[in-house]
Amino acid sequence: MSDRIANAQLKGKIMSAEEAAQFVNDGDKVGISGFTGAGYPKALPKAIAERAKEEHAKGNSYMIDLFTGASTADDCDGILAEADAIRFRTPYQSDPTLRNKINDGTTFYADYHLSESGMYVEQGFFGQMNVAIVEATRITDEGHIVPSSSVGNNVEYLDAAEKIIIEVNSWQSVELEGMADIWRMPSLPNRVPIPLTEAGQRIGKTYIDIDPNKVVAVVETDAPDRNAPFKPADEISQKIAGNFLDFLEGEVRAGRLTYDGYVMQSGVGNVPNAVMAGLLDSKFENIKAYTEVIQDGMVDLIDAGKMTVASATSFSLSPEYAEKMNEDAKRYRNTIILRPQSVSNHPEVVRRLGLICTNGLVEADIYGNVNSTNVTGSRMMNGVGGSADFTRNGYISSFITPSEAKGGDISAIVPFASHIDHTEQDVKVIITEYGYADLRGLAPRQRVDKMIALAHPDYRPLLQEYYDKALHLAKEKKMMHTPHVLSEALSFHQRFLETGSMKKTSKK
Ligand code: 0RQ
Repeated sequence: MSDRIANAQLKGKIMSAEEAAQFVNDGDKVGISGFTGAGYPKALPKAIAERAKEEHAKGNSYMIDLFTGASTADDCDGILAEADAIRFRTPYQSDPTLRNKINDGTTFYADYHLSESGMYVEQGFFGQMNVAIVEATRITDEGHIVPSSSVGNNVEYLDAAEKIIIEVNSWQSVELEGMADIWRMPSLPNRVPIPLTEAGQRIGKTYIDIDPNKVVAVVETDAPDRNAPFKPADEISQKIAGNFLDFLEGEVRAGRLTYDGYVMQSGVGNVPNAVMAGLLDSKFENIKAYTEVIQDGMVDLIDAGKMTVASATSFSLSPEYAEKMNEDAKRYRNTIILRPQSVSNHPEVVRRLGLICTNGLVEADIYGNVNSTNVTGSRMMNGVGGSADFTRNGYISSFITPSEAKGGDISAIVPFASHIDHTEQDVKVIITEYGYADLRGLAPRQRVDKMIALAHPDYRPLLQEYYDKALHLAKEKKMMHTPHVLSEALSFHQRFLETGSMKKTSKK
């Protein structure tokens, strides 16, 4: 292990996680590495959680404000939330325990675009950052950090924090060195264009240069990233994948896409993973990804020779695929590039590269507005993540979703979205197991039939009934642009809260 810490000064800072946790104080703003369960610190979260429990038992306050790249895992977000150690959290999460603490009011959560979250820190929007805790696969002679399986907001946190704690994780392959491409964006007002005109270009360094004098502790770990396995593609996700491919084929027929010209962004989740599986058997070749996470399906595409470039900021792999990546990192680093999330998700590059973007949703309304985050307008699911970075700036932005959730009690297509993350201007195509609605070039009322056709047959008459009533009312009042019955716009959600189902026949 000690050969992973080449710098003598930092070797002298090796200590236990419990000792290092003493540098993290009540009220501190702590920026950590980690993105979709990859590259997060493995030892300090547990030690901080223990400290919180001890302080709480003594009647003392002990809570931190926690900043990450994106989601982490149960042995990071989960245990800290369980210990009531998180006062404020940003910019993205998906841990069930933390989600409960956000929704029961224990933890404040600020749901921000991932591309911007680093800039917020750099510009001091959150105040002074106190501690950065970053996982490395190696520390160089000069004392610089070679990131592990994610890059995220590491650069911004390491630059902004007063103190740095490095976790050197021997589970992470040393062959990951060379995968990261750290391009430092000059701070405002000295920004310059990001010199990327293709997804596969390397423009930076393989390590993050830091001020070694800020390092207060180095902790050695050997625990694996904790990514959850993907659910095997079921019949519905296979149908959605098929409809997504039909949409891509339509673009080829229209002359807007070639079989070797697909540059993708893909969200995380079971359905996006099923879409990747669908692409394996498609006519598309030389697929390039300019996205934020690399999931199992992309690794399969790389192995099959179908994907030639994958640019992201992190992995989001099942345990089996994470082991595979570790064993074969030297080969994969020819194809995979991990960038800071301020670059992987940057609107400037996304717009330039002409991405076809595909993300999941919670619900969409009959006019094409999309809610990705707040169930029934209030209960946080995960967060907007990078979905809006890509959706607003992509060339064609699509959303894929099953038509129903929770055994049919929730319709993904509703009269009015109870929260809107992606507006009608940004949403181009929506896909369910019933087909795809191409909303491009259509005025709001022209979209409604297509959106209702995407809904589950059980919900189509209810949506039609709502729209007919809205049309009737709107004609009278001259409100025909986006007709609504305001008193009933959230009736599906109200019914769900009252009866447990959006359907009219209640279960209770
Ligand atoms: O929960 O498994 O407990 O039943 O949401 O839903 O259908 O498996 O779909 O995995 O693609 O996730 C929007 C959450 C979809 C995700 C969301 C419940 C559903 C299930 C998962 P159960 P599915 P997916 C890049 C881009 C925002 C961030 C983003 C997301 C669970 O895509 O978080 O796009 N997106 N980032 O039952 C109540 C509804 C629901 C619902 C689904 N209307 N009401 N529950 N669910 N719709 C990644 C990053 O930025 C890091």
